[in-house]
Amino acid sequence: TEYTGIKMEVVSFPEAAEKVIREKVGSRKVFLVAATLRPETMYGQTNCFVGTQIKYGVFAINDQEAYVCTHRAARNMAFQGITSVRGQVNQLVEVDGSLLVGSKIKAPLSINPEVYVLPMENVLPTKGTGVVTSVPSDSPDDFATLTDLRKKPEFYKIDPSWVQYDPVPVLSTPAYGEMSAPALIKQLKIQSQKDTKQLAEAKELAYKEGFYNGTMLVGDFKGLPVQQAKPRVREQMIASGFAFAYAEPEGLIVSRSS
Ligand code: ZZB
Repeated sequence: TEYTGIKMEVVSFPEAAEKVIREKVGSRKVFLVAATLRPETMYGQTNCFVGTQIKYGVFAINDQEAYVCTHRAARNMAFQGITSVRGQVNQLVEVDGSLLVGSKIKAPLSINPEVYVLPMENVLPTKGTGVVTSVPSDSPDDFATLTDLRKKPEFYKIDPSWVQYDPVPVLSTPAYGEMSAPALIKQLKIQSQKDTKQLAEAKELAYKEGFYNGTMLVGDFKGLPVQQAKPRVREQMIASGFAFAYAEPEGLIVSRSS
């Protein structure tokens, strides 16, 4: 699978994470790195998700930058020309996902330039980087999770201000209008992020309709079909240093949600 790695620079960590991480990274800038198949939706990022049970590492990519992701992803990156030394994985510190919740990060291209890191139950440690950027307008999983978090912030141990950003229309489709995810959540009667079977179906429908019939509503490629905008947004983000190509060897994917 050919993902786009989205670099979300950390603006601030919560105190407990700051203590563990800052002294280990030196002068490096720290980024959470999310793997996405939908670079054209990055305008609509409202937050980022991590798994609270997942162990992440902070990895030195070179002298200037450190990436937060799973060890597995860092290892893959080391063999794809992303790190300064081929094959070398340099973990500076390990951190529990729960400690990252509440971090403030920059979301490149997003209409909301700074967003928060939030907990999601269905993040797979075996896919992508283990960090998921959230586009609730076009990802049913993201919309369902954001809705859960807004309903019960105390239960999820989050500050209500971290879920303040509403879904933003990014592309329009004949079947689902300006926001596919909320439309599909309603249509398939999905109650929460726990409805994983229906969510997998909603994801498939949103992917297909967005890709084949979607038209961009925002950004430099406004008015273009999604099929044409997708590679262009990706190239633009890579050229400006906000993203990189990240591939995942198919055989090593242990589990997929779809
Ligand atoms: C932003 C985005 C916007 C995404 C969208 C989807 C959609 P797939 O097809 O199963 O490979 N993702 C990435 N890593 C993980 C993970 N470790 N655990 C759970 N989810 C993960 O799924 C790839 C997509 O799943 C990625 O693309 C990411 O969310 C999420 F509008 O990034 B996406 C209809 C989907 N729309």
